[in-house]
Amino acid sequence: LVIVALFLGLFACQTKHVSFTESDIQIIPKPAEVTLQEGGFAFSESTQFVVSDETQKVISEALLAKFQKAAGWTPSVTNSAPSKNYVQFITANELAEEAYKLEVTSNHINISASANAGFIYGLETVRQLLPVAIESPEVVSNIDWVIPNVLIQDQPRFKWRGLMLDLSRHFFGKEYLKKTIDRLAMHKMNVLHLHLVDDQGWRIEIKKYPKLTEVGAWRVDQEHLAWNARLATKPGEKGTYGGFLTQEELKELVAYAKTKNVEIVPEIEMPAHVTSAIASYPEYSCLEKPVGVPSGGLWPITDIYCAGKDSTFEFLQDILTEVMAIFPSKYIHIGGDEATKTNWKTCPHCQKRMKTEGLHDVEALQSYFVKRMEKFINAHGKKLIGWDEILEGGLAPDATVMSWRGVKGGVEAAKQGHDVVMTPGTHCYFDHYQGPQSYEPLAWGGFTPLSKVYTFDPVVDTMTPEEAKHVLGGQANLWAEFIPTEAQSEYMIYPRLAALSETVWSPKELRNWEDFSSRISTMFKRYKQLGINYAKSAYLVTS
Ligand code: TNX
Repeated sequence: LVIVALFLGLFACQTKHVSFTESDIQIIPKPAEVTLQEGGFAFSESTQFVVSDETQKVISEALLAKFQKAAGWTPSVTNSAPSKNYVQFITANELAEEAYKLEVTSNHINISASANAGFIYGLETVRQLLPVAIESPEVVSNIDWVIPNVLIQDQPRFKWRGLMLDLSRHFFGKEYLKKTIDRLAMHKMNVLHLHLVDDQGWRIEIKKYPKLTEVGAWRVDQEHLAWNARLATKPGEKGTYGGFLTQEELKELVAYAKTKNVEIVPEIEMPAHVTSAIASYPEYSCLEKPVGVPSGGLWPITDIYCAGKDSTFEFLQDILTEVMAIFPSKYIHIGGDEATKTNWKTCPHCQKRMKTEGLHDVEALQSYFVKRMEKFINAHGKKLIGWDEILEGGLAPDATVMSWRGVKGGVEAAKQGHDVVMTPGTHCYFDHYQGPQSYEPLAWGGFTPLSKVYTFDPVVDTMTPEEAKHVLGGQANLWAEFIPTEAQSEYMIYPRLAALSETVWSPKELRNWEDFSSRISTMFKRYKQLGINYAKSAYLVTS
């Protein structure tokens, strides 16, 4: 009798939780094709991860570490497949660059891909098939670490799936950026665009120009509520609020991001939004007048780089030389937005430049500025990307346009045969409110609830198929004027990043708000376990 009871007990234990339904698959962004099969795969201490190189080992480690924390044990890593209970990476050259095929059977799991990106995303999918408890920082008992048997074939709709963080208006350091990289990968996003320069702070160490961070990285400590106060440090004086990333830290971030298939695209603003630089080196502005680092808007800011002096270009080229040595990214973002060109109209250097170059207005002078920088960037094997104002006065020959003032600039650039990343304020500005205003922390304005982000499409209906091919993808932008803390930054990013991820990853025909709304509640549980301060208000507004 005892033997029979033991046998029955064992049998019950083995069959526990192996019956799954479609609703157990709650992956965001939704995979292209999912076929659910009978049964499931149970992870245990004796599960082995079969890797064929060091990179696959590094890629596996993130999930292995989760088992260690949440289950209290770690599957092992090996080089050759045993007969059962393993997770294997298989190179499949026929798959597209970021695509993966995931086959889960009761015996084993195969993840096929042609490159590391696919292995990374295959494992992220496994993670989301696991119980939410896998995200727990402490051991959770009585969990069966079983995932449904499935066949998933998945690949992204767009190759640029980005998030921009503004490190200038408020400074966020290396640890927060690492966490953000992890979370981008969880949502299968692959670009982290760092806005490293703006009026209110210079955030990247440049060895040749140390004052950029000695002076330009610091402003008067103040509440973010005083955004419109005309407050600035005294010229040359070091403020008390700020910070910057050293080149070492940035290199570390770049290397870390690579293990998560995230490319860091640096943005070095020019010719405007650069008071922090002019406060450090006034000689590169038209007026050459000492100024302080402003804490707030002081809008409009007319003090910008001088486009007449060759020394300005040398200064910027020196900076970009150091930037390009840190970031392997193919793209260098040069900003280009909102340049109030009043000073260029009276500056003798700028006037002379316009005359010798045959430029009829200051828009043409900005175009000259951008084209000159593009030549330099191209000569270093990189591509220039800038905000849609770079269209004005004529686009540089090889420039990629980031369309933020709606989609108009992007549509125009694609018409001209240029590549485009769509980031329209209407759908992609995460500095906007997302729920009832009375419920929300102070924000810049605007209203972009979760449901609206979900309706974003980087391709515009009026585009021809040829133009649509120029759309590299989409990106969310988080401007940080009103975002003083990491907790608030998280609040603005999540869950809207989940909605955005689906608009840039999943096939368009699978877009379904009802279905997304049910999957997002599982994501909320993951966020909670991960300690992410996601917006609870986002869900209060659905249209
Ligand atoms: C415009 S969007 C800006 C930023 C501000 C943002 C506030 C863009 C290219 N420039 O400098 O932070 O509006 O939403």
